[in-house]
Amino acid sequence: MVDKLDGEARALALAGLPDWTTIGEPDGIRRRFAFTDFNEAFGFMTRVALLADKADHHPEWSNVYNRVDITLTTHDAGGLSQRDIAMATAIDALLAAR
Ligand code: HBI
Repeated sequence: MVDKLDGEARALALAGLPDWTTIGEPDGIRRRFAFTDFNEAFGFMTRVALLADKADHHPEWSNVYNRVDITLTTHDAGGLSQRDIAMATAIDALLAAR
């Protein structure tokens, strides 16, 4: 079980993820990614899927052609948790490594 992030710990964690936007329903974070084409977008999704499987933490996401929208929230915690922060950080690192 994992705790929902609140207060100062939450603010501190979010400060490290400037490209992610907080959302209310569900309580979580969202980021939109745009690639040159579907092939690039789907390649990215494949890499995220491998991360998610390894972490046993799964995105809510959608894809339209070159665009990927990812929402991270922790169902077990009923909102944003450290697991979402870790996944967002790992996703950002995938992009930085390209
Ligand atoms: N993914 N986003 C998200 N939130 C969860 O709570 C979650 C998950 N993937 C797997 C998972 N929980 C399992 O660990 C538990 O449901 C057993």
